[in-house]
Amino acid sequence: MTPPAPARDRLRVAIQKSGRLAEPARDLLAAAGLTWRESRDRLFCYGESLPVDLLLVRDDDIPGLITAGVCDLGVVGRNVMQEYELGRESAGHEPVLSEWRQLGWGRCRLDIAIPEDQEWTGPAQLAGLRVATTYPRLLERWLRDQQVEAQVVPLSGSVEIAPRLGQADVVCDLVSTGGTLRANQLKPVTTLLHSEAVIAGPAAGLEDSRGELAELLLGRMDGALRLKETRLLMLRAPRAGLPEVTALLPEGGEPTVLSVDGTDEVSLQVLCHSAVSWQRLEELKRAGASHLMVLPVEGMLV
Ligand code: PRT
Ligand code: ZN
Repeated sequence: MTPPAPARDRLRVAIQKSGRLAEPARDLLAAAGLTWRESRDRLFCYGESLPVDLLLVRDDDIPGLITAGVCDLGVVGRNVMQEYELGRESAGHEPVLSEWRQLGWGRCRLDIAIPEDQEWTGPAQLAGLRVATTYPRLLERWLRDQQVEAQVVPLSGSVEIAPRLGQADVVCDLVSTGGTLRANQLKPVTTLLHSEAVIAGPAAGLEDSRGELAELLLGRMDGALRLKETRLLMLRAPRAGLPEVTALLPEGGEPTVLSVDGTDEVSLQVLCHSAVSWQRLEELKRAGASHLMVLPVEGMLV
């Protein structure tokens, strides 16, 4: 049993100290209006604008820190969180963490990859082979689900060179562009997990004022994430062609339509909830629109 965490009136959020998720996590917290002062050892940041402090750690430590109550929330890859939870499960413990938010970045896949010159016929082909991975529990679960008996070779890093070093026959590793696998004459053949950065927190929620602080922070983060994807589309169109142009507008808010003095044209503004493709702009142009412009939105209060 984990001892109950002592009451705290400041929220503590763990983020990666350095690595792929470090900068986007800081950017997200900054976009939520958090400012902080770093300690000399750069491991602790004191929140100035809100009673929210940051702990800068290795990503692998984040789930354990939340479980122990040292931190309340953490920004971590789903892969790391699930590997941790499977470890607890195999030790007979109940799950403690849940994904409070999916952040949509830090995306990658946990894939099985085999030598490029081999053919893939399906998971059964792995029977009796050695599979190198830094995610032994996720791999073991998948092998169990596939009813395949293979030997899991846990490694702490550089998984992709294991076949060349004779440590394993195939690998199970994170892939984003696939460049690392190609450089090692390996090819991805099947996916065990689709991962992205998530806000991990206690499945049971947070008590005392930290619960309210977390709600405030996550509400602001939601706003910041939405804003990041929001664009303002501006264009002109002949008044007569308005229905045709309006029908082609990307999903978003209600357009604002203004008359352009001295012409039979209107100027149209609309908020879009995702990027506006070139193809869409070309379709709008063909429908009679002109002066098309797509602008990022810095802030919004409606
Ligand atoms: O020091 P610390 O332990 O905190 O950092 P770390 O080295 O363990 O983690 P880091 O910074 O490499 O990754 C943090 C998280 O980013 C991971 O847990 C994933 O959730 C996510 N992520 C997204 C990735 C990748 N993409 C990724 N491509 N993590 C690792 N990789 C590695 C992969 O292991 C392989 O070596 O990148 C290589 C493959 O990349 P491609 O683009 O060549 O396919
Ligand atoms: Zn790590």
